[in-house]
Amino acid sequence: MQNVVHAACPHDCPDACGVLITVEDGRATKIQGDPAHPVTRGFLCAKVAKYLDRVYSPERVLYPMRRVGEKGPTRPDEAARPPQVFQRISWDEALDEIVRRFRGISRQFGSEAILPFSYGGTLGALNGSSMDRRFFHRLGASQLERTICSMAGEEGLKSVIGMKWGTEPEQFSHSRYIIAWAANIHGNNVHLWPFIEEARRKGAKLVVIDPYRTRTAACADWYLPINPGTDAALALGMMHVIIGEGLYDSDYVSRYTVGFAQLRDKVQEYPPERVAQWTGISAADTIKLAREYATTRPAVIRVNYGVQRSERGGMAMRAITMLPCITGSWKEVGGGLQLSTSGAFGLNRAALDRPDLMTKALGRPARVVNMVKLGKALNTLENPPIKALFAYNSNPAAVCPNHNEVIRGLRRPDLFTVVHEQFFTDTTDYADMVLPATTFFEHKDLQTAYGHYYLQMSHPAIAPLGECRSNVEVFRGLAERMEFEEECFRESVDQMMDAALSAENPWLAGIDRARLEREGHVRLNFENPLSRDSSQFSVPGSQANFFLPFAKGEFPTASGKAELYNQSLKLQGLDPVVEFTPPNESRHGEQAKAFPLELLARKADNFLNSSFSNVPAVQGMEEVGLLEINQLDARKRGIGDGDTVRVFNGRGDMLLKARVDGTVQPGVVCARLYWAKLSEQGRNVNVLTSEKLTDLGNSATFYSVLVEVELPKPPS
Ligand SMILES: Nc1nc2c(c(=O)[nH]1)N[C@H]1C(S)=C(S)[C@@H](COP(=O)(O)OP(=O)(O)OC[C@H]3O[C@@H](n4cnc5c(=O)[nH]c(N)nc54)[C@H](O)[C@@H]3O)O[C@H]1N2
Ligand SMILES: Nc1nc2c(c(=O)[nH]1)N[C@H]1C(S)=C(S)[C@@H](COP(=O)(O)OP(=O)(O)OC[C@H]3O[C@@H](n4cnc5c(=O)[nH]c(N)nc54)[C@H](O)[C@@H]3O)O[C@H]1N2
Ligand code: SF4
Ligand SMILES: [Mo]
Repeated sequence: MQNVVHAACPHDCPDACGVLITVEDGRATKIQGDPAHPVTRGFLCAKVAKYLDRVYSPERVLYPMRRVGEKGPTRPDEAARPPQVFQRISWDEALDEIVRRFRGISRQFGSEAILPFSYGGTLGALNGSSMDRRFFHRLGASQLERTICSMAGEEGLKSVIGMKWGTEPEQFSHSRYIIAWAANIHGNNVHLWPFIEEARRKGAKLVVIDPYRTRTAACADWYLPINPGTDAALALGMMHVIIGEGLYDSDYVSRYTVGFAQLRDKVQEYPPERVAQWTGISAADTIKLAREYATTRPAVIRVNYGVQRSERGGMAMRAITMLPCITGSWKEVGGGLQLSTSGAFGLNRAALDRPDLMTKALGRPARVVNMVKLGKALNTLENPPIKALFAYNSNPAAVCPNHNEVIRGLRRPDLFTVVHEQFFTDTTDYADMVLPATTFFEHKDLQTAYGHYYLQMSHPAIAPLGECRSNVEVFRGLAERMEFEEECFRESVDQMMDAALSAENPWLAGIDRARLEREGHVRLNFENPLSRDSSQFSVPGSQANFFLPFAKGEFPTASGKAELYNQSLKLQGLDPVVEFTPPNESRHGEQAKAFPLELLARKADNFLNSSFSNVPAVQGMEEVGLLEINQLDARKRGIGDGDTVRVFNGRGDMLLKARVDGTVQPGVVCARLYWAKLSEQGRNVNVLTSEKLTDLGNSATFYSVLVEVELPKPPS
């Protein structure tokens, strides 16, 4: 028997593709993009196109396992072959042991000695966050501050426009001027590309601002390699020109913004000549960019999270967000800006996560531990120390900064570590117990997106492999054994979806589970007359309805306007307007004397953070172990293309292969993320990154890292 099942890709990617899975006699035999999805339009990225290899990999975790060997690194497929490292146990044994250990730890140290650790393994609305949160809230475990990815950008964006809303991807085909600002579109957001190509066929210009010559930069009309961490300076320089030359939309500014006078004063300090010293972009180019951006209509900015992984990433995002607010390009179809669209979905998160259960356990909110500082937390936290770590939806031993510190913590013999996973990752190398997790082929979920406005139903295509269980079912099982009596622990997946959709969000009106099950994907209901009346706009001669969130202002901020002056920033001790200071860990800082090169510890185009880096079919598409370096910097150090080099700073070192091919400017080097155990040394680029947090949002600073590079000394 053959049937085709509608699913949605839940990986941490803005595109949230509509997926069709063909199933024959209970086995998935084909995966393809759903051609009916209006944004992702029937194609998948190269890595998910190979997903059958991932689902049916012989290296999947299929049964609960208890450690029998020492904690420590294994070769990539070693742990998958019991009983060398792990011994198979039953689910009953596994859950009983976890509950026994959690109870013991809670009694001795208090429940906050238990730390959940999760991030973007699946962004499914339920399996990403629901039963797990209920469980840990009710348990009184420490709360994890989940800011490793996007919070600096989110805070910077919201400090101006109030919500994570942005230009629909469909509108990019109507743009005449497109800036990809720290946006690796071919690598990380490939479904936007056809819309950009459509616009270019009609004459649009594509500008890329990125210190790394991505594939997107290589095919841009104009590529501006910017020095890392200097975007706020560029945006301020652009505003200096736009305001100074009267190219802003004075009507839009006066109706819908606050603080323009203060901004006008502020940008005086950033003439293009001064800005050029930081950005490496000439004054003439800054002027040209500002003029073209302000006068070519409609103009849109696709800004992505690369801009906010630097020490002052929040301010950088704030500065960039001001641009469409002063040019008024929010008024136009194909104008505005997109960082994220996720704020529009507005599911009933409180019903899913039940933060109220924390009070039941502790009588107060539990303490908060920042995930970026996992290493520090494991090694130094007191009152209570962390005695148990439960990792799921994440591979912290690969993705967290300051890897050496993280590993030192994970090695602690007194730390009880449980990892719920699909594969034997870098993190399972330190697990006392590994639990088998389903993939999206094997469980049902509701899928939002952060790069478009379609909500989707993801149906399970096949039965769970082996004894795999979804996140929802694992935490349901644990809650039952803990004898948590609340009804919410017995809710079915369908009941949880209904609760999620029960939010008071006018854009969810008319969207219920039955409809999603029938239609697969549904666009948010921007037509609802109860929602903001200005949110609709029709182009003369076009049938399409477009979502223009700020065409008539109505910014969801404290003042109801775009906040070019923001009082709450002032209360945090930050510039309430906007400012630029170069990152400490950059060529302008003290440490540059010892470590003169700025490292971009980037993602790989064909992996997804550390995911997929273990799948052979995907490995073939991506060369690992490279250090990209400019010819000038290589020559200075006697390094040739293909040489093994040692990359180091005060936190760690690793051997990589030099690649001198013009992807980076002098002063900048680049290495990519993958499983640490794929390298001979068992290290990845995070041995070099730091736990330092951003100016806003307590985010990670993966792109503010200084290193030095040398030819390794011959053994003496
Ligand atoms: N193929 C693939 N797709 C992915 C991911 C992946 O690992 N691989 N990861 C997913 C995740 S978790 C996320 S959060 C999104 C993120 O996707 P993006 O937001 O696109 O994030 P990054 O890849 O971190 O950075 C984007 C670009 O910013 C550039 N950049 C770095 N520093 C600076 C700077 O200071 N200024 C400027 N202007 N540019 C800078 C980088 O070189 C990079 O090309 O992508 C998702 N999609
Ligand atoms: N150097 C450097 N480090 C980075 C970044 C960078 O650009 N450079 N990017 C950062 C960013 S933006 C992010 S978002 C983080 C991402 O950090 P993570 O969210 O940890 O990302 P992944 O490496 O994809 O690991 C996710 C893991 O979840 C597992 N998984 C998938 N689905 C499920 C499921 O349903 N249940 C369970 N239990 N497990 C599942 C996968 O097998 C995978 O091992 O990494 C950060 N780290
Ligand atoms: S990873 Fe992104 S581009 Fe690839 S299938 Fe999933 S949602 Fe689509
Ligand atoms: Mo991310």
